[in-house]
Amino acid sequence: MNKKTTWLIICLVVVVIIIAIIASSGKQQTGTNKSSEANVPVASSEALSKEAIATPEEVQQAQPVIEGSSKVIDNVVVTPTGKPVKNDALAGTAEAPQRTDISNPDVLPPEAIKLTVSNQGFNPAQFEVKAGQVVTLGLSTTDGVHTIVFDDPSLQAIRLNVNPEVGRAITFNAPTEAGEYSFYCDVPGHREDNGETGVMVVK
Ligand SMILES: [Cu+2]
Repeated sequence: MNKKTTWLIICLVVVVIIIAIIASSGKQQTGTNKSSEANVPVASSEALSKEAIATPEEVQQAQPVIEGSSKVIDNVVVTPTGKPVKNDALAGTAEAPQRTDISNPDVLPPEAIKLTVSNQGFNPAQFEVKAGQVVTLGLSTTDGVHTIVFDDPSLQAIRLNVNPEVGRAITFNAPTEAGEYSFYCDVPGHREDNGETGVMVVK
């Protein structure tokens, strides 16, 4: 083999390696983009059933999603003592996700689910979340006293009542079980006469 041929082979090998590197990095790029679009952070059912996720000190240092709402640690909504909150607890108790007043829906973070309710019903009447995802749900109204409650007792803690002066919000982990979770306003007559109902779709 003469010198020229040897150099030609080396050059070819280098070119092939460079092409391979470019091709693989291109693939990685597309892969990353795709997964980041689909990847809403979720908490596993294992994490949600843990005794404690964090120490009270860690909870105190964490930033709430909205002032006054329960803190979130590693995608798990926790009580001040660091235990995962219970969505099936009695609403407003220490074990339940904390409800907070909101002066207007603009204080909610961009990823929040913003619902309005009136005598015409909920708007939107359906929203979609991922199983185990941290959900911040905000509710407001312009025409009187309304509520949002879920039919499924496993979501008993997710209960908000609003009037035109005060909206409310709550941060909780979506159920880990996929399905359709119906909700309604439990002011007498509002479900039946006004059709104040809706569905949270958990995927
Ligand atoms: Cu109502």
